[in-house]
Amino acid sequence: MNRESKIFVAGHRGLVGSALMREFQAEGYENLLTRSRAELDLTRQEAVEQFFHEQRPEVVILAAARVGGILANNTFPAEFISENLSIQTNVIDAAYRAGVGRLLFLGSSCIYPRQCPQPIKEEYLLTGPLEPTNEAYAIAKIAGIKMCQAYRKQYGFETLSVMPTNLYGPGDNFDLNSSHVLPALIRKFHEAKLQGRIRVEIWGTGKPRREFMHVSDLARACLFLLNLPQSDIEAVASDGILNVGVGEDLEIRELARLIGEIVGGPFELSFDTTKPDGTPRKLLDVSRMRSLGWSAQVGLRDGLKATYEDFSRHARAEALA
Ligand code: GFB
Repeated sequence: MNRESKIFVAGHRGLVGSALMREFQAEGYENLLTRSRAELDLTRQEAVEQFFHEQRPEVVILAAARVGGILANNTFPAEFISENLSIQTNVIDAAYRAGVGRLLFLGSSCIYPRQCPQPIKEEYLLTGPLEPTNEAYAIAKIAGIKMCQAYRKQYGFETLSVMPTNLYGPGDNFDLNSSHVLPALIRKFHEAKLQGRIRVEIWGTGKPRREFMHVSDLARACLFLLNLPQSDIEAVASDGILNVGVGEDLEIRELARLIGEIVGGPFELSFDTTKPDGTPRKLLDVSRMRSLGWSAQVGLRDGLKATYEDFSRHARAEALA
């Protein structure tokens, strides 16, 4: 890949896609190809085939997906499995047929078995049952990884599958019903402060552990990988799977306290145990990425502060509109 390469960022408006766009632009990549959902519906096979046939990108990053937090995953498993299977099947196959040089597929740490040894190594994939709250999404993502492996094995199509840990950052989804925990808690603490409330409700027991990575670190990791020869990557990842994380996790209640400190309390946590906890722990083993020479840079406190500033700017702008 070089700065003139024609790069299709599928899903460029999402949390990951927009971070990729910022990173590529900052690094001087000028030939970025994007399509909004209105312009190209990636669940439509014919439209996707025609797009690839006409545009012939050299590199594809597949960051388009139906995503959401624990409640959305648990409530809408049909959409999570069907939309993700359609999007990735259409894009991977059309990219191969149009002669794309390289494709990077984005998965998620929830593809690994619920009761995995920790930290989770890439080779634990398909060694045990999945977490029920996000099984539909995980099965779709596992199918995407397997499709990338199959196209690499049978056709020699250069594919990579990147498994990020739980991500956060600017432009995240802050809707309380569909978001992940980190943006949800930013919003809950912010609103409690504005309304002069002390109590903030946390779903579940607060005891599950999660690893959080700023999305700009993921974007840098993707760029880093796309600039390495496939043979260097395969030397450490013969299955083409690379975990990307920070190597540390914390309990949800610790995360809540940290967000409370940043928003500025006093606050008191209450726990709604009618809501699911999900996986008890999912800390990624990031040795493969480290051995290639990459590690995350943004610390959680700094990343949270920046995300909270971004959220409050938008909240203020919306209030004025
Ligand atoms: O981030 P989250 O929705 O998803 O929830 P997962 C993480 C933990 O935070 C769970 C708790 O134990 C939640 O019960 N939690 C506490 C909350 N308060 C809240 C809240 O207000 N909102 C939310 N959303 N959670 C998702 C998967 O799992 O992770 C996806 O469903 C994907 O498939 C994503 O893999 C990265 O980490 O449990």
